[in-house]
Amino acid sequence: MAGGEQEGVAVPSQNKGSWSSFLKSIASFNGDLSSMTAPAFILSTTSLTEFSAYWSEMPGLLVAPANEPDPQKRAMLVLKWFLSTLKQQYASRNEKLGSEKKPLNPFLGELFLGKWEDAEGETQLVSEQVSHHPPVTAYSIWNNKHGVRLQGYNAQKATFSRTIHVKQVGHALLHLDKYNEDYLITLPPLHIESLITGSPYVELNKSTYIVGSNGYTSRIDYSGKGWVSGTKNALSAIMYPHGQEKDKQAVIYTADGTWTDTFTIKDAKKNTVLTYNAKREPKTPLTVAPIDQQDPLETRRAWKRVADAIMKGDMSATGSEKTVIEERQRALRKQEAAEKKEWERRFFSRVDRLPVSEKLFKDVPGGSMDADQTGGIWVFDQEKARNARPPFSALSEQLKNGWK
Ligand code: HC3
Repeated sequence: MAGGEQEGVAVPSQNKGSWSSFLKSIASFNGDLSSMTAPAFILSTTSLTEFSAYWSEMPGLLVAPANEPDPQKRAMLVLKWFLSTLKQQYASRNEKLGSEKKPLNPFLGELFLGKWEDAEGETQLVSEQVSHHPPVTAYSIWNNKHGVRLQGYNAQKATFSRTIHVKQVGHALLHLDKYNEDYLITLPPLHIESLITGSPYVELNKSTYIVGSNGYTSRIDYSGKGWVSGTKNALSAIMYPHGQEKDKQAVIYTADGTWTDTFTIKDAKKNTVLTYNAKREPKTPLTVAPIDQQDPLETRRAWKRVADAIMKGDMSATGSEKTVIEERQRALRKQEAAEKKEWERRFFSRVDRLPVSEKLFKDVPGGSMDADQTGGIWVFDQEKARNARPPFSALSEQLKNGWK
């Protein structure tokens, strides 16, 4: 089922009261999504640290640009890969769960580690909650066989006006070793549709920019049902040489369609280059260590008791198990304050400047790093990763072989 196909499904009668109280409570809501209290039936057992995996569920598409010698085609393949991630990022939960649910709010230091193994070799994932206030998740995804590295971090700022509107802060950076090329990717704002009916789904707003250090930029514009296109999850993209956004003659590729179904990429002569079908593209399953072999900071181990309680629909146990995690976190923060120490992030570090991204941001209209909203700029720290000790069991060997 694609995102939102459940649209119009009424809230089950036993949940109607809690849903309307929830709607009333969020009408005055502004800011931090983690402070939102949602009714039991809309709680997810998945933490936001797991969402980083959505960037690479089709590793073949992520690594494809690394094997394309033509710079324009390479930038187009980066656009294709990015568009292919949208359904995973923003609609896959509707498919699995029937509607968008409220994810678990990660604690500081929470980790999600895994790998995809397929014809492209091993593609590794490290995701870490690097800040709790504001909530910020950082991730690194890399494939040494193809020399492809993606890293990024994100936070969300929410406001309420008829529905929940979310501004994403942070960015992603894709690096292709062979061409020593970087692509800055901005994150689109979004809002929640069908909130009133109790079958929420995500619709994307405004634009994403993908700025390549090879001189090509892609701009993707989003629209939904209430817009001129009238189509749900619609997208329209152009790829052009830097600085020529307004010049229609300069467009090298266009992409049109929907991110939950089909989009087509055409060249400047309007010849179809490729058609992508989001429903048919095969995914590679992510391998995660069995829970008993995970580190206590790993998300599925840390949240297991909460997740079990949610699955059983036991709200009292859900609440008390969440309190156990929250109190442990409070005690840790207290201890750190007393020792004048800061929590040591296991895989990422805060940096003052990230020149590669700053330079590429110059080609994003109105774009900036917004480091003040993400508790700093976060980068994957190879030194930390190399020294990361088991029990990061599934990954310890791969981490030693780190990036390059
Ligand atoms: C807004 C959101 C949490 C944040 C999710 C983000 C932005 C996280 C980073 C990923 O890379 C992309 C992504 C996808 C979906 C975003 C979620 C959709 C809904 C969720 C809200 C906190 C839930 C609102 C509650 C309810 C009941 C309406 O679903």
